[in-house]
Amino acid sequence: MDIPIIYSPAHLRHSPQFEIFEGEKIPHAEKKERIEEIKKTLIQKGYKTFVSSKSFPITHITKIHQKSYIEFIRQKSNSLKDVNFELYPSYYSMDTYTPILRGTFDAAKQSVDVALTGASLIQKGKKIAYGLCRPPGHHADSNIMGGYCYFNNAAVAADYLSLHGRVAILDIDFHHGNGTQHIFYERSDVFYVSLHVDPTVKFPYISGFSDETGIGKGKGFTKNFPLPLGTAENTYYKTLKKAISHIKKFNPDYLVVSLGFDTFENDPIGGFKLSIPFYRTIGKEMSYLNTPTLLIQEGGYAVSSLGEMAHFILKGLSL
Ligand code: OKP
Ligand code: ZN
Repeated sequence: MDIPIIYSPAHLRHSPQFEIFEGEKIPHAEKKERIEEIKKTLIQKGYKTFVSSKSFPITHITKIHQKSYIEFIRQKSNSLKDVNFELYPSYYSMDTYTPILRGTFDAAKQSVDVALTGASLIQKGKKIAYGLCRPPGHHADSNIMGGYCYFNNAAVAADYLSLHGRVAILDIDFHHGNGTQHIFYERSDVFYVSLHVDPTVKFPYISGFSDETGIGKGKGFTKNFPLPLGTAENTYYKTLKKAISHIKKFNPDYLVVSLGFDTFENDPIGGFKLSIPFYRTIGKEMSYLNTPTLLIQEGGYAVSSLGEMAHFILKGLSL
């Protein structure tokens, strides 16, 4: 119950109403209520240690993202007068799901601050910290936004921790973290391991296949476990155990978890069949690594169930 849960209210000002899917405007899945729901439920469950994010220098972000890309998001965001206007950028973008609004830069910057605040707590000796990051980050590459992501929160936090030890990133969002994978693809000090849906059938389509294992010095330090649409708990469990055994062999000093709840059976955009209590099992498997663990919120769109899943993950992890 004394697990620090890091939060910033800045995310509320990034609230896209629509995404463009095959030319049609549809309601945006990445709603601000997601994080508010998690926070509310964890308070109800008795968690007490809520921490406001601290502001970190932008230099932490420039180590991961191109300066011109960061400036592009800042200038586009700040140039918008109407808070409801949604700009679909034609540069630095991979899709039509990731608009820039007036509040986007501040929200995305503070989402990284949430992650870094968690990273600094872990680095100072906390065993577990949970960053309620929003917008999410794992699709964001050095100079590309997409999949509702602008800055790669997990990547910036992992890079920060890598100055103090070996870092493993376990990405259990339903979607492949193409941005995180690419950012660390040639590095051997940060091991990226991901379980996700087969990219031939779901976003981001371009990466997440099992033959992607890193290049150069990074060869062998990326590992992908694509799973078929409809994957249920037994298969997921076996695959998770395999993924975690690879992390154990890597022997990290820090574990960063890209935590998506879109693997839930009732997620509106997912397609796996995990029940709410199964998240306790996931948390427990992660706890066997016995490594300081930073949870970074990624996706998960079944808004009213997100708090329960968060609670079960924390329960499993701290048992
Ligand atoms: C972000 B994260 C459905 C098509 C849009 C984009 C998925 C982005 C997921 N309307 N798909 O990894 O949860
Ligand atoms: Zn996802």
